[in-house]
Amino acid sequence: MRILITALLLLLPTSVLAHEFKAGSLLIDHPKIVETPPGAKVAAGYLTVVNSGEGEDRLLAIESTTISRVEMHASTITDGVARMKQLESGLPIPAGKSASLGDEGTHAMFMDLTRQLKAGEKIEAVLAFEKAGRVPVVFNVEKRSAQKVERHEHQ
Ligand SMILES: [Cu+2]
Repeated sequence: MRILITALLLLLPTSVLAHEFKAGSLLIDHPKIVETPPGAKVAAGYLTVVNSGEGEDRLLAIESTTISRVEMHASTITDGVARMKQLESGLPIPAGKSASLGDEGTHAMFMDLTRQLKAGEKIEAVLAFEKAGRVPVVFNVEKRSAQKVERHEHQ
């Protein structure tokens, strides 16, 4: 028992810092939401899922108790205009690979915001996977990074 407790104590600081979540052979790395300007109705979120298993899985939906509507979007730029559409069949997580909301214009979209989301906040959510099932995670709200400019046009 003492060995177990020591091991847990050793593990704890690392897992808190790394901000990641495990579900079976899936590892969900650093879910984050970009801080919103005052009055914004939507916020973009990002995460990476690493699949160390031998079967494909799929992120089907994101739910949050504090934000009523969360969608998964892909944005494309056609004739200089950014448009977004829902990822109708979710985000595939190939076996032995990783996939990110953040790759190729994809993102989680937290909609119908009733207040500003500020850096340092933590938003609880549940990721619904086809095989791994429902996985509770926490999205950290972070400042918009200087290098990565997200452009959003919602109609
Ligand atoms: Cu969007």
